[in-house]
Amino acid sequence: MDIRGSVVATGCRFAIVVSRFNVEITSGLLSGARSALLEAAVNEEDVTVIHVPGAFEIPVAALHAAQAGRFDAVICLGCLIKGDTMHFEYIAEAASQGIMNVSVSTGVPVAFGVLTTMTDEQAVVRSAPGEGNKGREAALAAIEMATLFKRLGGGHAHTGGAA
Ligand code: INI
Repeated sequence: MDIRGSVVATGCRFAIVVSRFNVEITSGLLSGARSALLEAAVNEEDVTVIHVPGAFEIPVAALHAAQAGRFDAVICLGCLIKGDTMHFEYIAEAASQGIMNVSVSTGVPVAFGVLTTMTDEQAVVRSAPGEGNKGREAALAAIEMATLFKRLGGGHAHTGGAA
């Protein structure tokens, strides 16, 4: 038996955690994610957007959302652009590991839509409207995983852990 997710996610609830740092980029990621959710027939009232200062703050906000038991998936959006110091490396590592830890420790799908680019131009391309938008890509992964886990059963979302 094969079990797959769906491209239609009506009834699923999503949290989007988005950081303000490089907001001209993260707002493009947020638009891409929102559009993908609406295209998947997700109800607007089932999308909660949580704003945080920077990528470093994303994991703890994602943990709150995942532990709330109200969401079928969490979508994390942020933008790190490499500078002249080690700052980028530390925050990128913390954000990516932190986000993965939230997903594995809570069992809630958490999609990684945090850009880690070498240049401003790379970030602009990846946050522009269209297929290459990484917020959209993260939302599509969240839709697939949320609907997959609904089909698998034994859910956690909405119920705080009860099957
Ligand atoms: N946060 C980002 O999201 N992107 C960056 O490129 C960035 N840089 O370059 O510093 C950044 N820093 C802020 C960081 O995420 C925290 O908000 C801050 O350290 C406070 O905890």
